Amino acid sequence: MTNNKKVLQFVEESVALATPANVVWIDGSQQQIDALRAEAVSTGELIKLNQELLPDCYLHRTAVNDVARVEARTVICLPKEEDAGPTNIWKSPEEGYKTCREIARGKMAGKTMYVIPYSMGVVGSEFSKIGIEVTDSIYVVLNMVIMTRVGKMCLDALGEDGDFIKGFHAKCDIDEENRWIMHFPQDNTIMSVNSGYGGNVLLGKKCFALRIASYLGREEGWMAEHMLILGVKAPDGTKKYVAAAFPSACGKTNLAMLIPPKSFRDAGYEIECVGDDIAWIRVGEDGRLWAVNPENGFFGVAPGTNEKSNPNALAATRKGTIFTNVVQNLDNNTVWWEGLDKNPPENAIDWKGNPWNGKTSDVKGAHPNSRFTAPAKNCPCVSPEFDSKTGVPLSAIIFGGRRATTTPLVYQSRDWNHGVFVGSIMSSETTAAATGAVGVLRHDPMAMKPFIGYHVGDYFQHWIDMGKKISNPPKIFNVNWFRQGPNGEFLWPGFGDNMRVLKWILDRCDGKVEARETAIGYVPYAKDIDLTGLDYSVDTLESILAVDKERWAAEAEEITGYYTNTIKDRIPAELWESLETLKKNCKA
Ligand code: GTP
Ligand code: SPV
Ligand code: MN
Repeated sequence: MTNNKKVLQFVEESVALATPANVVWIDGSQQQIDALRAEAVSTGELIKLNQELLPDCYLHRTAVNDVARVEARTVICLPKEEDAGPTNIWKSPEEGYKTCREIARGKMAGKTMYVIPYSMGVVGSEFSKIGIEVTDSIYVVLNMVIMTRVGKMCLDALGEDGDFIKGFHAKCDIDEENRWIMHFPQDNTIMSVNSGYGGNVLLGKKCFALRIASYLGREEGWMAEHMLILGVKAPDGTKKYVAAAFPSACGKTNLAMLIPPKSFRDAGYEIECVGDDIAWIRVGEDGRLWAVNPENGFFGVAPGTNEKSNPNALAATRKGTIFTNVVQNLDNNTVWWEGLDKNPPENAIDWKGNPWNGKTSDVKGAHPNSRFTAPAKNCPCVSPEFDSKTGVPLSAIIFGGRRATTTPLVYQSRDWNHGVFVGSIMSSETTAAATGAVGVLRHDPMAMKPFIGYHVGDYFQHWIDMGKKISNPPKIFNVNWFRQGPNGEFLWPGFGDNMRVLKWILDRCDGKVEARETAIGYVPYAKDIDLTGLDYSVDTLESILAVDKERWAAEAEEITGYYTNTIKDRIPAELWESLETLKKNCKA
């Protein structure tokens, strides 16, 4: 399929290492996809769902020990440990290669190795980059076909000499103790062994489009971020775009596809989804930031997705979708998950493959990190700019986390550098998207803690440096949909009603609305959050817009500890200045 010597060499080396019985090149044709689906169904790797209700949809169950990203086994391999920084696990490239190769050696014996040529971004766009993933998993192939642009055109784009990101994946024994997701940023190489799940194995996603790409972006002067991208169409037909970084399972997919409340729809507001997880961002000739979504599908959290919370995501999953670790309803061979509706199936199989009765069982039927892999084109509100080669210009960047207390519903930074500070101090409660305890507050700067391919301090510096190159920077905000009351209830309705906050953000960008200057930045006056049609108390709104100086003084101390003891060095002076200002403001 190609004359590219580097591609051929990479495939040869992978064959020599894993010794598969045969090699299949993925050309992206429907015929080949259909054959692979049929083969996966015949071996039980995929379950074919009800083709009348869910055409071209399949279910996959992973091993029970393999249900999420494994941050403790995700490694940045650079020559010097200090260059990986305090947020990453480090190994030297020599040790990283040695470890992965020893584990993978001979592990495809008797199996087929698939070679997936794929593009992150539209083929032919200056933003785009090509990857080659070799894998022994049909599930990975079929997911990559949805999540990226796969096929011969990617090899054609490489030509005889083009460079690409190398991804080697082998399921091996799905052994947790020998599971490794290793990155070699200097070699544009990723090696993943002993997993068959999501972000560990769909190497175009977090491994390439964030960890490797963030490293490349720093060298080349652009940014790879864990951000959704959405367009807001205003009643007068004008469109503005925003990108938002929230940690895993903190609401990116939901915000990216939101349906505005009725009063906003009636007025003519619409949301258009450009991306739900990753943004590649460059400075345009006009001095603005321009963003593309390098992916081609959504790998979305299933639980909580329903007709009310996110009808667009649900609609996107009604055809051509692979479901992972959800409930199989045996009565009609469809799928179910917690929070889909109030009618769990009685005759069902849970995510572990055991019989399950949703009416009587006291265990969850779907894994909390169960997912759907759906083509972006299925989404009813997909943006007409989805395939744009230049991307969309950003009016605002929004950071946000899951914080029961302290952080208000929304605030605006004073300027770019202060906005970088706001991103750098993000903390969020952990979720089921990664293995480990859920609900533990941790620092997650720019929602990138698990995804920065180098030293976090250098990453902050890169943000500061980018600011110097943007004559017309987006305004930077922070949101928190997750404030809780005394009984653990969410104090803000969230989901579609987040449009009310987006509207304030865009009005701020347009200079249309005043704001209250506080210790942390600009906060809305409650009267300026449009509550039309919502039965919601202004007192509650006031309470989640309040900035409690005592709490923020304590937060500032905690951040000082994080900067001083965790990150330790390489923190830009601009961020220390913002921290000092915060402390001073809290005392004033
Ligand atoms: P990743 O795909 O892991 O990066 O996650 P994500 O950031 O796209 O999160 P997603 O939109 O899938 O939401 C994760 C969980 O948060 C789901 O259970 C949602 O129901 C819930 N959620 C999303 N938005 C809101 C909101 O505005 N309020 C509340 N209370 N929950 C929300
Ligand atoms: C995340 O964890 O942020 C995800 C899912 O988007 S995964 O692809 O597994 O990383
Ligand atoms: Mn994500």
